[in-house]
Amino acid sequence: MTPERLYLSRRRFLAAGVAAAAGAAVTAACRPAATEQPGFCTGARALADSDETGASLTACESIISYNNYYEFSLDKEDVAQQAGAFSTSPWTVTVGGLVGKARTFTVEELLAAYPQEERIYRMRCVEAWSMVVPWTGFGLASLLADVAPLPTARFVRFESVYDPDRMPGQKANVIDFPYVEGLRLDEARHDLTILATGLYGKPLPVQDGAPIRLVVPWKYGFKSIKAIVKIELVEEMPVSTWTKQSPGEYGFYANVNPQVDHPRWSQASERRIGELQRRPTLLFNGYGDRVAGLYAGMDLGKDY
Ligand SMILES: Nc1nc2c(c(=O)[nH]1)N[C@H]1C(S)=C(S)[C@@H](COP(=O)(O)O)O[C@H]1N2
Ligand SMILES: [Mo]
Repeated sequence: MTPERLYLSRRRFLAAGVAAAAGAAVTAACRPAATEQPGFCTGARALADSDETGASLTACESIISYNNYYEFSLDKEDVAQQAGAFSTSPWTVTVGGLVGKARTFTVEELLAAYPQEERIYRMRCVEAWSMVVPWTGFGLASLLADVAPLPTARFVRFESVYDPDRMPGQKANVIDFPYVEGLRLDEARHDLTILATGLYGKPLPVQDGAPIRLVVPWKYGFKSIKAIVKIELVEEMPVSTWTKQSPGEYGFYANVNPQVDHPRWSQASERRIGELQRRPTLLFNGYGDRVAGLYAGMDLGKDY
């Protein structure tokens, strides 16, 4: 992603530093760092150990220590540490815009109103790495139904928390904050689209988007916005953070597609965290039988 240059130079700097200090350092720098949340993965449990295709779950330790979350750090292996002290309570989510019943929910109200279920999803980052994650959450469709979208509503706009005093990355001026994302209303209502509140059977760690984040498994990971405070039904297509940052590289749809390369790298294959061999990337991240119909008649190369 655009700050990649910054990220890479930081990585090179880190790798050089450790390599100078110790011989084994290069492998250490390439492996997810030890978690800043000791104990999270102890007793963390999913209901199954693989996804519906038989692919193994990514280790809990990796999911909580290798993160993209620019509000905290550009360095994936530093996010957990930067996020360690961030308190996510109290927290409210305001749902409004073109709806008949606008409402502000506390997280406790959301948890009480919507039964939580486990969903094991593949997560494919636009940077060509991937994981298999056992989320806990609920369908966004149920929440949307309860606020009664008006006929004029065509898109859903999501906004993350803006709190530069507590989020060091928001002071860095690398990308515009708050982080914003959007979905077409039919995508938002799709059964696969969830709001996640947990991971491996426990409440979501801060670095993974606590207390509540979106998960849209057939799209690149950047669509799955973390730490949501606002959900708005709107008429116009929202401009997402990454589209605003670099429109030629990141479109609104961001459907996983091995045939549509990023201008700076191939999207044909991916590095599954914890595996040695690269895997071929699947159209719609392997969820095509469920979601391809949403894009009938569209040119996926153009509407990226
Ligand atoms: N608010 C916010 N949401 C975000 C991001 C971010 O930087 N800020 N990064 C995105 C990207 S690029 C990815 S790949 C996923 C990573 O989720 P994970 O760290 O839980 O694996 O979160 C997405 N959601
Ligand atoms: Mo990503």
